[in-house]
Amino acid sequence: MKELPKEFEEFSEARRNSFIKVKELKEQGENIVGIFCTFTPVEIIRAAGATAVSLCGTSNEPIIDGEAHLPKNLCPLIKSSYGFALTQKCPNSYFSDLIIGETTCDGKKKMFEYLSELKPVHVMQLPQTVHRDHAYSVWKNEMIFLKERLEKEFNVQITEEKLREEIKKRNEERLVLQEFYSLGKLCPPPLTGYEMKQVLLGSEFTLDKEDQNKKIRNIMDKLKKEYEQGVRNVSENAPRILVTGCPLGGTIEKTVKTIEDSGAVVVCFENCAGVREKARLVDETIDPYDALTDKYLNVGCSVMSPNTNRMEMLSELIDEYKIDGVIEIILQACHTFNVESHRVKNIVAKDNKVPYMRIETDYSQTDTGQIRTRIEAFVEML
Ligand code: BJ8
Repeated sequence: MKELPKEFEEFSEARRNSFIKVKELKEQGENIVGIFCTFTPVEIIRAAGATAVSLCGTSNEPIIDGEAHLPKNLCPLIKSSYGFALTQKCPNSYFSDLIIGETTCDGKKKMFEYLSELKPVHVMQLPQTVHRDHAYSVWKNEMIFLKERLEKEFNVQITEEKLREEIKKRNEERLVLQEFYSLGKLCPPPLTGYEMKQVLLGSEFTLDKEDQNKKIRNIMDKLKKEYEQGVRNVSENAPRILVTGCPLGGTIEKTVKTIEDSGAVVVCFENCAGVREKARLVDETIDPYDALTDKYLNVGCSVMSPNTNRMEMLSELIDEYKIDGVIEIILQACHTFNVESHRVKNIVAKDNKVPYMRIETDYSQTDTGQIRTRIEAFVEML
């Protein structure tokens, strides 16, 4: 087995490291803004001179605390995020001066009502379709409303020049990550999906983005060089899997790790830390608020109805990454992804003639054995 570039370790530690960094930034008087979702226009937060930190709950531990106020049969991501805020166990949440939420799924938007009793929260009212002109106007107004809230909250002015600068920087970040996850197109890929996911998830918690770009470039250079020298870290015969569905952070061991322990390799992640958000850049040539509106309205999340962007992207990815099988991971009680899975199955299995499997799970360990058995049977069949 190869020796991994040392930067891999830093990415897998990124969440923990971000806690220390956020504390330092706070002590230096920086403004911290907590974010949950891919729909958040991070560029506006950064243009306000604030630091955006990820708050998504990926741990099972605070779920029991979250359940003090939230129903048991709710999505684990929502219970975990809320449990962290309630118990003040997550430094990123604790140090946030303001938290940005969006009206995405029902569970999240109702949770934000309780969260606002604990912390200052600004909820963006997200339209649930891209197919109406007024959805565009509503979302653009929400962009401007967020700008005004940040200006008031932090007593700053967000200039067009600064916003354009942040849009450019974030696009650069996306381009580096695009190049990185595109390594999965190689047959066999130069790294496992588990390793790739550590970097993609870690990048959500990395605060110094220039340093992040540099480290990912180093990883890519090393992997490409070794690959050209004939080093192969993954078997050429490993079936190539695309993983889609809900955010994976809290289930990575029992999903991605198990898929790869069963002899397959995950080469593409069609979800929020993966391709879904990064595939599309923000247009740098038009009005920045129009550009951000267009970009973020088109995120192919299942809260959109209909979610045409995701369906089109799935078919393209199956071709581009030469996919042998698709595994969809649904978090317990995520109704939008769960209902949408029937359409996903049809697109994958009927239109693209690729085997499809759907797994519904939470952050607990109770179904680990059952999931392993199902994944092993699926991979065996490929
Ligand atoms: S853009 S996927 S990050 S909403 S919380 S919808 S899993 S029931 S996280 Fe998400 Fe933004 Fe969409 Fe991405 Fe389901 Fe749970 Fe809701 Fe969830």
